[in-house]
Amino acid sequence: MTHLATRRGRWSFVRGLRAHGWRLWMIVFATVLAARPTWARAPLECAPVVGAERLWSFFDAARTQRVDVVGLGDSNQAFGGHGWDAGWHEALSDEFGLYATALLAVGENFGNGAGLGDGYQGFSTASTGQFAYSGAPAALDALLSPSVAMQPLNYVYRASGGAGATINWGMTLDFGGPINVNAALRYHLTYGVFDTGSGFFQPAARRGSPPFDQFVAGSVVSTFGGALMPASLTLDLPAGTRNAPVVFRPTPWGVNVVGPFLAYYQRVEQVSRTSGAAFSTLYAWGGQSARDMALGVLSADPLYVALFVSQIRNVQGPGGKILFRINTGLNDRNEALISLGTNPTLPGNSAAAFADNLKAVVERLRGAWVSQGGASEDVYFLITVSHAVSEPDDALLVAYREAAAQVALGTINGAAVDLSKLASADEMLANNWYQSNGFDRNHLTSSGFDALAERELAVLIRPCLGDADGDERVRFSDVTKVLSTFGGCAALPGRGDANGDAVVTFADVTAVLANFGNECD
Ligand SMILES: [Ca+2]
Ligand SMILES: [Ca+2]
Repeated sequence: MTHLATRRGRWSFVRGLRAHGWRLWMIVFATVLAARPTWARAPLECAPVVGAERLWSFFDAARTQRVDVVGLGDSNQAFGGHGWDAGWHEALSDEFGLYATALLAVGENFGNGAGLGDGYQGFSTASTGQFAYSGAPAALDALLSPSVAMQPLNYVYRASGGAGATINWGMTLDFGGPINVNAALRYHLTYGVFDTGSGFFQPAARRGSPPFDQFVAGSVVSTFGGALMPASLTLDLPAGTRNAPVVFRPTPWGVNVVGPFLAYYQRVEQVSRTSGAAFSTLYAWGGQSARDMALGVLSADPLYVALFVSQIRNVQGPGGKILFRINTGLNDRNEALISLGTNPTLPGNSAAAFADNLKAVVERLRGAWVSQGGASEDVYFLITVSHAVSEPDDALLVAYREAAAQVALGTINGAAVDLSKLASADEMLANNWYQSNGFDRNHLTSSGFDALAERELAVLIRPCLGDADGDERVRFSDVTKVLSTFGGCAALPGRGDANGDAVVTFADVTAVLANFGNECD
């Protein structure tokens, strides 16, 4: 799918007319007569997205350069090891290709893993007891502190002495995943530098299946640097026929890490991909509201989110763009506390409080991007209130969706998607997109997350003007499609809308004719 309309020339319109001319004009005439009562339909009642056109430059850029989407959400962000995190991975991979893995916190969920990533994963070490997940010197702890309300991000830490040769953390790229294991790969590790001690480690890569041979080992890295601060390194793995999982670790197999040692983030970049997207999760905490999310980003040391953003920027390169996707709502219905933005509001579960919390999150994230040298026009925001849970939907969720739309409209580069218009509760139920055969409507199945993420992306990218049936071409079949769906809602591409306003009206006939013969690619 996709979307820059390219004009193939007027000849095709002329030929189209020659081939179908009388039929086209008959249809136009008939449509005009049939359409009259629905001309006045307000377009926004069907539209699943507000401000989509503000994100077009972001998604257009993914076709020519590297861009990053960063998700913040509740339990649905990484639910069951999939969640929005996996759904968005898949949607972005299908549409643009992935240029890198997520920026993964090394000690994810206190060493227990959180299931972030799709087709690759970090693995942590809680079971071995070789590392701690808190207790680092304050200046280092502040950069990814487990004591602030941000989850599931954690560091791994070792105060002093050697962690054994059976160190069990690093990350694995699956063979057949979205990152090509045979391509030239670059491992990025963000670690801590200490003002004392004589710690060291040596990053390495090996095959993730028998015979587990080592592909490459980097230089030994000292963790002493005279001051407490973060640093980052890279390890290059040249292209080669591996056809097996690839594992990156802090040491070669059988070699110790010696503390003091601390690791924040890891990531693998596919070096030859100069365009495409990547998806990382910054916040994924079950049972939490927009207020909790705001408390997390506001209470964290300013350097906390800044380090995350700087490590994203390091890999995407200069001129990069970032889109923060915020998904919340279900738990806001039970929020009792006053909102944390510039307009503190009670009750905490009101739409006004919800909006105030969203604004606080947005402004803090924008500040972090700009503080790390990002251009303010290159940071984008997408607010999606939680999916539909009933039909008609929960009144508070409906109110939050309206609030989210207003916040998005008041935010530079802001857009809001209404997930209930992309899939009703009835459709979700029929498609088995709720957990537990619909008994748990607060969480989705893996296919539910995948399907909704794909639909969400489809309504955010630049539409193929004139294409009513979704085949990326503007042909006679589009006139037929407009006619057969006339007067209805068409929230998704390919369902009759040819001009991107989510309703099928006479304007769509005009759009088909005006773009006749075009193809999008
Ligand atoms: Ca078409
Ligand atoms: Ca339309």
